[in-house]
Amino acid sequence: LGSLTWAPATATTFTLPSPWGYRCDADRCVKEENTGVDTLVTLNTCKLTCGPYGVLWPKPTTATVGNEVAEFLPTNVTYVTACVGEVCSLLETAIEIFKDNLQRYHPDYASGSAPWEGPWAPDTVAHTLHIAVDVTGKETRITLDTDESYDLLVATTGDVTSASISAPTFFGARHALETLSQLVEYQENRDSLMIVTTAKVTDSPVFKYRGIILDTSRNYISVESIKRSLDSMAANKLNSFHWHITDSHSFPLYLETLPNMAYYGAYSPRQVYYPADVRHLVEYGRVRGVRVLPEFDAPAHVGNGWQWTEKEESLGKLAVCVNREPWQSFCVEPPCGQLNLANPNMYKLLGQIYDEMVQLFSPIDLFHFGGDEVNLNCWNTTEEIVTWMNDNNFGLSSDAYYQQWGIFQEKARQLLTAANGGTEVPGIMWTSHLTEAGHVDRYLNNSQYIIQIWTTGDDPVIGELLNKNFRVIFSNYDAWYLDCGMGAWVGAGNNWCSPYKGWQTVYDNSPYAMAISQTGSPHPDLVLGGEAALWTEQGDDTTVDSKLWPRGAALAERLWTNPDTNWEAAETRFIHHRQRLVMRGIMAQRVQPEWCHQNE
Ligand code: CP6
Repeated sequence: LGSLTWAPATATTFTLPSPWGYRCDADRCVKEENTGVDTLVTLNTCKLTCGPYGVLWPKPTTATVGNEVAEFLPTNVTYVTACVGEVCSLLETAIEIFKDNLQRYHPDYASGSAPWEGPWAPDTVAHTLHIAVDVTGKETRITLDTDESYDLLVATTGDVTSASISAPTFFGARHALETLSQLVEYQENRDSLMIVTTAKVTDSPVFKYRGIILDTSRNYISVESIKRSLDSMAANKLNSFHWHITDSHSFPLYLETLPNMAYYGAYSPRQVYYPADVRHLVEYGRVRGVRVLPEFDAPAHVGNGWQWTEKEESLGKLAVCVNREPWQSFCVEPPCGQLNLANPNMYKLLGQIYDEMVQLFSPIDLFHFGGDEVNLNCWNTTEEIVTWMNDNNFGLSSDAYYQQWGIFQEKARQLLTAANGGTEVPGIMWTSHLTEAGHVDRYLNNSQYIIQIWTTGDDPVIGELLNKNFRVIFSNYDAWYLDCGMGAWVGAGNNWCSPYKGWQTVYDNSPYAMAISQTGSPHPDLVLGGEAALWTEQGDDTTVDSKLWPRGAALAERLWTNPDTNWEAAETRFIHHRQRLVMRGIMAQRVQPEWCHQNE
């Protein structure tokens, strides 16, 4: 057995010669045997400089990337900023994050060693990267009015590569730093970094709203995983993290004024988001250009967490049919639960929940009301509600119930406005019976609501809403549900992942195409953008990265660039970008064998 002891080499073998080199030929990196002629470069050098956009992702509006590189180390980065007020400290933070991201290009970064200080640093690298950032605006949080555009100019003289960034807002400048980081790669044969010596980028997003939904109720997702998701969103210039915090399954949000919600509703005391966690995530997102947008789904999709009110005489039962499933269709996902319209104390608690959420996520520019998948069979099989409907002469027709739901929504909206100190905030609502023709005019006002459409691109509701001047966000489940869309149906014995949506499906789904197919016009003023959804019936910390990424990156290019080409034209850059996400610590799923990366 002793003879099986194998001694690994103690020295790192960066100088190990490779028989292979690369050459850029018609925008592709061609692998060739290295016969000693030095026209060949390393794989990363070739990827970085080959093709009009190098390996930038999402593709900028316009870019020219040079074909020469300079060697440097992340310890040799300097910067100056021109800015006002709090924008200056935001920029400093963003530059520190940028420098950390440069370190992450080192293959040993994940091991926790400090490669730039250790024996790996090459002997002579005097080259400096100097960043000059100029931001005119004062905005310190992202809104639907934020101008995210930027200009980036990279030029090299002697031992200095200068990156000049100018942007109207911090958020544009932060995007420029992401682009700049994509002009850098690890240099395998030298154990250093290289940067493209010349580049010119002028860039702005096509869609204002570029998001990811994460459900933390069906399964708890750790704060660390949410932070990784925000890191990756920032790397992809996505700007909205829609946090579906609660649902019928669990209530993991700790509210200081209503601690019983999490006490009764969390899966365990560890699986809770405490106020400090929420504030940390909101700030973590803000400095990365990501709005952390809370959803409190109501009046359906509630349940666990509400049980305690029944024990309080002054409150009574505020959620009904909790953990039941008295119907076979639609609300097929156990457990159910809906708010009790017959008990006015419900509004008292709803107001308290909004008060505290608005404080935790402050300042908010958008709020998500949920509003999806109300099942009338929950309300009309609950004696207390049926009695209340009759006592008030509302009747028991479907229309009567929808009307009460409409009244609930109006009250919810007023409670939110009150929670926000009297200032109205646009509310997002999922498509539902309330957003259908015949109901939507009666119950929802197009200046107060943005509608998130989760049904497919051929749903006539798209045309109905656009023609009524509602702003919309697309999340069609046939392309942008990253959990496969059918997670809910597992209990019913259906095949939950058929078909799996590959990055190609995600990439090729176009909001404007859906608007055009239903109305003949792209409606750029109303179509705010889109969101991919990760419902977590079948996911937790172990799968969140690989379900979100790299498919979320495909979404990002669709929403930032909206290219008129399909996924085939993006594949080479996409494969390289996925590698980059991995270097940043994201467990992004492989999409091709490494062979494809080396040979395209
Ligand atoms: N949870 C919540 C869900 C879904 C929705 N809301 C959902 C619906 C249909 C499919 C997948 C998920 N699991 N709260 C709808 C917006 Cl196919």
